[in-house]
Amino acid sequence: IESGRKVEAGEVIFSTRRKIEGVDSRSLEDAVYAFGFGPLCSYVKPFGEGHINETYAVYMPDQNGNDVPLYVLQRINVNVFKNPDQVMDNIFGVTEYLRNIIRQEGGDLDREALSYIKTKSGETYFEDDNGQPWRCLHYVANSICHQQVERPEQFYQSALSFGHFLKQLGDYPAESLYETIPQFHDTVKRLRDFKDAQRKDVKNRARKCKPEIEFVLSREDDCGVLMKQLEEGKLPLRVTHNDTKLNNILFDADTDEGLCIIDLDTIMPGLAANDFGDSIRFGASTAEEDEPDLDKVHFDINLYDIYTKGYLEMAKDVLTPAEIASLPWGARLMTLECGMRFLADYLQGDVYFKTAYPEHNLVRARTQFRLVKEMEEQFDQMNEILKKYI
Ligand code: GN1
Ligand code: MG
Repeated sequence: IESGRKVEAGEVIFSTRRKIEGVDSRSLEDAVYAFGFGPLCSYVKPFGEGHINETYAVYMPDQNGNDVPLYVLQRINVNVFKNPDQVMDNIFGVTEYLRNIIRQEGGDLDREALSYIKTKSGETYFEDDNGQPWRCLHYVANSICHQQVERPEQFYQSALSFGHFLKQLGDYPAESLYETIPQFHDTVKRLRDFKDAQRKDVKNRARKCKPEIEFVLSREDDCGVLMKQLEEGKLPLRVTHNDTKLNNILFDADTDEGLCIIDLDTIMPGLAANDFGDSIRFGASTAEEDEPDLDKVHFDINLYDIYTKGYLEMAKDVLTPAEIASLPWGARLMTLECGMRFLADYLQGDVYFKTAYPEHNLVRARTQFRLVKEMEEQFDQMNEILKKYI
């Protein structure tokens, strides 16, 4: 963790019962105490697959003395989120708002929205001795997370969940939200940042990814398609999630129904097309985001069809005709933008996304560009499919 030996995923790294050799988990232990668990906690394990924050599950004994995960502790990445207090203000505001709706509708408060807890001293997060922020939320019991669509029904469920989320937050006061990452999905700005990274080429890696750089540069005009419509007032800003990957939803472990949207760090005013598009980028692929064998990576138009159906079933009434028409572009642009971000990070020496090996970001960029290319080839069909569900 902070120092000491590298910890394997799933391995216990902090335990109130035994000392773990070679692992310096002091900040984690301090966080466990700051949220009031102290000796109640049996142990803590790394948890989840996020690329940004450090996430741990906190285990405690149940009535039968079996250790079960009850809380999730997360160290917020301050390199990415410069103002953790603003991130947490957004999250507390949105989760309380969602919980009120669920309460009124008689839903399951423990499982349909996240619930964050404050520190013993009433703060929304704990700052450790190194100045790193930690936050804590309840673990959602009997839930699972999918890294890839295993059955099409799961993707349909995720479309319902994200469509529902957009609707639920339809009247949320957008002006009260902080912009936690400025211009997060401003694809034109992302392209500028990309070109900057390419020009500086601080790691001398540009020579290793010439075709990928060319792929981005030849799509300069595409980057502005949605931003232009926003500037011209043709597309409205809504409260959006901005990171709508399949693995940012919890599913019910028994029924596999969409249960709860997670990863709320980037809730900000944004375009509906981007939320729709990011789901397609991640979920309508036949392979994982970092599949090294490109022969396995394809855009699955049937999955696109299924997601479009579910999303519009939920959100059709609240979206304007121009917004609905913009959805296929959202898929293309979120995929291009994400690939651009991976490639820029590769060129900058992997300073943003967590990586497991030196070419990891390049491998990720390649899968995204493969998907973009196939979406471009099938763009007419994507638009035809959309029409079926209007
Ligand atoms: C990051 O944290 P995670 O893994 O849910 C990133 C998204 C990218 C995604 C790519 C704050 O999301 O924007 O689309 O990786 N989040 C941030 O997998 O940059
Ligand atoms: Mg996530």
